[in-house]
Amino acid sequence: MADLILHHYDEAPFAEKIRMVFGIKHLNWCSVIQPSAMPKPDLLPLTGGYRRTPVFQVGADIYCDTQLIAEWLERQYPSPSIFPDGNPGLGMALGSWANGPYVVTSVAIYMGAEDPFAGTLKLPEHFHEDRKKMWMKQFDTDALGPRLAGYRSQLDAHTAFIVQQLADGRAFLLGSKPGWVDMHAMWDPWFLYRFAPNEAKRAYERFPQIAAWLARLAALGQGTRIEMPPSAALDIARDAIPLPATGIDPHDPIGIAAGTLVRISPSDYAEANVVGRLVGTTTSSVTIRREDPRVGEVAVHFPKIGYAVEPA
Ligand SMILES: N[C@@H](CCC(=O)N[C@@H](CS)C(=O)NCC(=O)O)C(=O)O
Repeated sequence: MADLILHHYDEAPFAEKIRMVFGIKHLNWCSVIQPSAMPKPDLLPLTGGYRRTPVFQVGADIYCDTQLIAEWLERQYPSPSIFPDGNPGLGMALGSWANGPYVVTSVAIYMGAEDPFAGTLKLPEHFHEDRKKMWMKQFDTDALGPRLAGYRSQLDAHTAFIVQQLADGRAFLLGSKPGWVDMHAMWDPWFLYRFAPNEAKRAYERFPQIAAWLARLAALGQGTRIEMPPSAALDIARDAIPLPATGIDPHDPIGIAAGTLVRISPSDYAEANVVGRLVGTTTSSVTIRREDPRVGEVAVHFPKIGYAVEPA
């Protein structure tokens, strides 16, 4: 099996989801640290413009979005499963809650908080400006102040789901074993404890079971991490050949023929124009091939949910 390469930075909670999956599955992986804000000159040659974190790479195949990465890892390394209760459909569907209303709530609180850099994180000076532009579609950062109370009470309603699950003393949300559902739900507390500790205190201090559950997740470890310079990952992509094209799934109503030049973009935030030839779809994913002067031909894979595909 070729190297598993994760493009990420340590402060990224979406990347933490995948690092935890590496831990559950005891995997060896290569860590390529990318900037936490634009520009990202060593990432975009691989993705064609998709700037979010994490991005997963195996040779010349590039996988965008945690939902797709988790699906890939589960297929390649089924045991231990990230769906320990045998409900993969529910575990994946919950991603639409996590990546949508749940995550947005704590991000809005962070962006609107008076001292958004209250944590001890190393973030570039322009981080806040970068995120302001990126989240523009979801909320107006400058107008968040008066709405913070509303977001805080929304967050508490989400937190109540976690508290309910842990109420009988179980170790993880689905029982004795950790899984993708825990990764979805840990996002907001993990993020707020680091990025806005006072907000985390307000939201979680009265629920000690949340900190205890996060500690259990942290204790799972993150597999074996080996640092790799970005240039080495780019060289690996350049020297590899993408997986064979699968063609359009026969049941796919997408209505775009294989070989068509298409544009793919996240439909929630951080819009991008990733352009390439459509070479395959499955029920859950779409794949394009594109050329880049640094890495040659690469295949870029996206999940269908949350991404718009249209002829370029
Ligand atoms: N739906 C995406 C969301 C990824 C995402 O928003 N990640 C954040 C970091 S945790 C991000 O990309 N921030 C901007 C950046 O890293 O450039 C996923 O599940 O991978």
